[in-house]
Amino acid sequence: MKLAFPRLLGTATLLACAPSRQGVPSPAPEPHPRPVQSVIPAPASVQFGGHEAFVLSDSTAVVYTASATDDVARVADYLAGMLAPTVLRTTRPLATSDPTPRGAVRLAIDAQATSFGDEGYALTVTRDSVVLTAREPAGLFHGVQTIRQLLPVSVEHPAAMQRRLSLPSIRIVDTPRFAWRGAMLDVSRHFLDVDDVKRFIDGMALYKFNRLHLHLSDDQGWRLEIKSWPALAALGGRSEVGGGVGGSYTQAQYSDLVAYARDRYITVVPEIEMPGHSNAALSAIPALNCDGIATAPYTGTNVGFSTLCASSDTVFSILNDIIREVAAITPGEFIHIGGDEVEKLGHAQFLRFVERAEKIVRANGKRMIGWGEIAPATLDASSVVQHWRYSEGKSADSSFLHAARGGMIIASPGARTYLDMKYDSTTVLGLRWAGLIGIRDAYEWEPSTLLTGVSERSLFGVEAPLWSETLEKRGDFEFMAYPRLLAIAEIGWTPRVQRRWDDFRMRLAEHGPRLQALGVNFYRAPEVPWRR
Ligand code: TNX
Repeated sequence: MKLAFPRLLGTATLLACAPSRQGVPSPAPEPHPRPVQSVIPAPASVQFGGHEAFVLSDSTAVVYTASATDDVARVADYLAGMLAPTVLRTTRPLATSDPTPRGAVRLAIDAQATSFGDEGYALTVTRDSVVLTAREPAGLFHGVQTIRQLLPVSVEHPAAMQRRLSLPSIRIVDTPRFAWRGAMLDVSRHFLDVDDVKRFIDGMALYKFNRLHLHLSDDQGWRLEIKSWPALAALGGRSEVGGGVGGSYTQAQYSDLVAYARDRYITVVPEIEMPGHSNAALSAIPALNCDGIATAPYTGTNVGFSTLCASSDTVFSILNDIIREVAAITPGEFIHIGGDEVEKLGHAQFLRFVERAEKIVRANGKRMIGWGEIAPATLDASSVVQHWRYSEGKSADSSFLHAARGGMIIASPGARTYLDMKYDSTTVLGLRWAGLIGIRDAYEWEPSTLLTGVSERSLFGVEAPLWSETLEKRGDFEFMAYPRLLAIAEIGWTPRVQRRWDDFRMRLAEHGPRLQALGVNFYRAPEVPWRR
């Protein structure tokens, strides 16, 4: 296909300019010019040809190539559902060799297009058609999110009357920088029910995240049914920070969440904390304690005071039961074992514990992830270390040890990615031990130069943890996550050279009405000129 686009833009820094006619003084520039496209995360390459090229209507057909898999049909259905009722909610298969019908939106797999990787895509919008191509269905799904963001905000209001859905003339070729683009929900300190977690997954999908890390156990609550040790959820799941009623997921509910996330190309990564942050388990199963006596439930916010008994083989056999069950209902490759802030074991004892935990995870067919503190243990290179202990100017964990043995690191520096830190000194919710984190702080940092000894090659990607000591309900979680989550999305996806705070800020402004349409309780950071 021949494309007649006026310019190739290596970056997404594309602000609309007031047209200047010769001889006529051009009007003063708008203080906040509207970007011609406001996709977040910014795509790797964009050629923009003009607004309102392709108008969707009830004669628009969503088609996909017939040789493609069921997954492609599913993404096509998802897209048709998103465009309904403006577009008829039906999809139609085509043969690979069939030309794209006029007025169609076409989804196609190109198995040869290796440059797309597992998640990249190309999108071409002209007056006549919309063509989205990827090597894998995940790429099509991410491309659909780009289409969604290129559409007016009314796409988020299917019941709106007389909405006009149109796309600009555009050519985007896009692939993510990092394979790991994660967010973490702490459902232990305060429990979120299945529907709330699904809403969070929906938001992650819109911004092309691909990992949901669920922090399922801590001192204050155990949140997943374990059939061989039912007391964990039955007793350990009954409270949360401040008392409350707590809650836990049955295995069926967890599987439903995993499937919901998978349909959005997001892998669930379950975390079972050990040996510290474990009081909920210690209160439910006496045998996990060295003295064989169950502890009292804990509903405060201190850390570091609990540990599973490290010298007991029974403990490891119970852990094996737990990991076996979690592995069986987790199709993803990874299980997170926590490992942070253990103050009640000697260092050597702690490291031996982590090494035994790794053996259990591996014996159950999974790769282990743990927080930064685990790096000095003798680990397999297939395990992953999640760096977190970072405050500006001093990095205090040993992730580099794991990078040196060829292992991968996930960057979650506290001072940049901790979504539970206050935005500024007036923020009511949140903590501040890692600092105040404004939108610019969350956006303007570079993972590949963050840690000495951890270069791009050793970086799996980035993840933003949302700890919930101070967050009680969905609206609280959202207020802390949005919009900083979008900054982390862009760090995970967009090529480094294309990230510019000024450009991001302007694009972010356009997401206000969209987040509002979606009912997301986001923080209207004063440094962003939000659109109404
Ligand atoms: C540190 S980050 C913790 C969590 C807390 C969080 C609060 C990490 C591995 N441990 O247990 O919830 O700070 O910001």
